[in-house]
Amino acid sequence: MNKPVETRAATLSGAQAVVEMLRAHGVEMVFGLCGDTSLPLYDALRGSSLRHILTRDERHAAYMADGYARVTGRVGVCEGPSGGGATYILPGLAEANESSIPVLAINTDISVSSRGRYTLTELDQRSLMAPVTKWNAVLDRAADIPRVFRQAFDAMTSGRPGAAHIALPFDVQNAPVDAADIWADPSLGMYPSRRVAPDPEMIELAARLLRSARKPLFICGGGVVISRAEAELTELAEKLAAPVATTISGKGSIDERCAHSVGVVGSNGGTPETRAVVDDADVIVFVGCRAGSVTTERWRHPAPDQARIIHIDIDPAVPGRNYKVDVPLVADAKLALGALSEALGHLHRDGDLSVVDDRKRAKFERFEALARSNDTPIRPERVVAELSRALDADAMLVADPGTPCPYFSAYHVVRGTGRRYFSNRAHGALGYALAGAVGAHFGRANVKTVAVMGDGSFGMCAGELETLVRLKLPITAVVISNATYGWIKAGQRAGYGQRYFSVDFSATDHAAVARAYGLTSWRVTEPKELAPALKAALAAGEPTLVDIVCQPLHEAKAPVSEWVA
Ligand SMILES: Cc1ncc(C[n+]2csc(CCOP(=O)(O)OP(=O)(O)O)c2C)c(N)n1
Repeated sequence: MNKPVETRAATLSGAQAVVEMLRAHGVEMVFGLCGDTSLPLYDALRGSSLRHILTRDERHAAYMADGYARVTGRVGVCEGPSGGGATYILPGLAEANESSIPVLAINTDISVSSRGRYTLTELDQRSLMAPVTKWNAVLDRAADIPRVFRQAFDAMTSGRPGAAHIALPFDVQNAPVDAADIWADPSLGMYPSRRVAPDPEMIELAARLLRSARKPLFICGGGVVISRAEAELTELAEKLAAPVATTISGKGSIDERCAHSVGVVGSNGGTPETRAVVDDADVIVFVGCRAGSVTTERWRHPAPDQARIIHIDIDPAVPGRNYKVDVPLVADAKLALGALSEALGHLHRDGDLSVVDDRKRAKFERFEALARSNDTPIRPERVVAELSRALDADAMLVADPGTPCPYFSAYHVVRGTGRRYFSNRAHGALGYALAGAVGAHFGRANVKTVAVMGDGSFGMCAGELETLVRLKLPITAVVISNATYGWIKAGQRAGYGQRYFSVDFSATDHAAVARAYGLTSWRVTEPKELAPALKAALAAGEPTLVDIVCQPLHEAKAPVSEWVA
């Protein structure tokens, strides 16, 4: 009598196996959008404990998984159907992968048995996803599901974290999988999952160099926050009395209120004052930072032979790529900084941080003078100042490119350490912040999450306002409205003799659009209306949007070095 039941228990459908492999890796939530080829997967998800967040665009499903991963330290998972579902999910994978964020995307696919027959939505997902992922696979047989998912989680969370993609054909979802194969190492659902220790000889060399430094400086990238190395960094900076600068993604490496913190350096969010600190250093320690074009202002700050360089990175390809490196330290940032601190023992170097203090004061005096302005259209400085003031220290701010990224990177002081601010800095695609904020909210539901976007970005993400309303997410969206692709217009002003071309669009009442979706919203044109509107929007406990008519970037004093004469 019981025999058929036992047989069923020994096998799962491919779709059920996928769900169980996600659960075995500790996944609790999947962001995605339905499709014909996903019907078996949806049936399996329906009967499972996984929470599914329906999105209005696969791009945003991937951005949500990315935001979730950034704030939780766990793998973010998204899914979509074949064909358009794959091409639409791709941008989120590209961003996550280059930003070293583990995002797993599953696109369902046409049946293996239908390949090569002009089947609707047929696409070579393996070739499509290879350049934008760390690891990807197309499943041909259900029996491979457990192994392929174990490999994907291992690849995403060990070494340099990154994105993975799995194509899951329709017939593979329906074929049987042996239940005994469903097992996983749940530690691979978190990152970094396999910390790599530094070479002790290299630690000795680095310690010697730091002991002899007159003006050491740390430049920290996203790797410090990813590795959760903030405490080790602060301890080391204190021993060396060294300033600590960060990239945009490195914001959160150090409490920006402390005496060591320089703030953000580089061409986007850096200022002449922060650049001066870089130019002054004789030993620079890059930590979890690729020393790319933005951070180094195209490898000019620091100048190529200015300083001795210690470069800590988990990726062996990074140290030495852009600067002649004296000590390459290929290791996890937390372990490397901890080992360096230990090697320096009870050192308490005499150092003068008053120069850093002077420079910060000069930067913020200039900023605050503009932030007090009652000019209309409202100055971006005023928006940053009012929003920063209105937010709790633990609030999560997600910034899109355009006005938000440089301004908030430069002037929004992160109070505390860890991920409290992020922006999509690998590709800087417009329209990331709203979905990034949704993912961040699900990852850290107990704090207030705010997305700041330009009106160009609004045009690329507005559909997800429905998701905010449907799920009653207490997220506040702030739109910097200037009726232009301002960043590009500013480039035309600075480098092309103000020959403006095809950058302006018409003004939209974004508050009215938001109201139509069901959000409570404000449109602010006067500086004095700003603080009350933000306060009410942040306190509402429901989805809100504040549309702020702002001075366009090409007329503003943006912290973007290329535009400064
Ligand atoms: C998907 C995408 N297309 C084009 C760009 C190039 N780009 C960078 S900034 C920018 C303008 C941003 O305009 P908006 O969002 O209105 O913000 P503003 O600069 O006006 O503050 C553009 C088009 C991009 N980053 N992403």
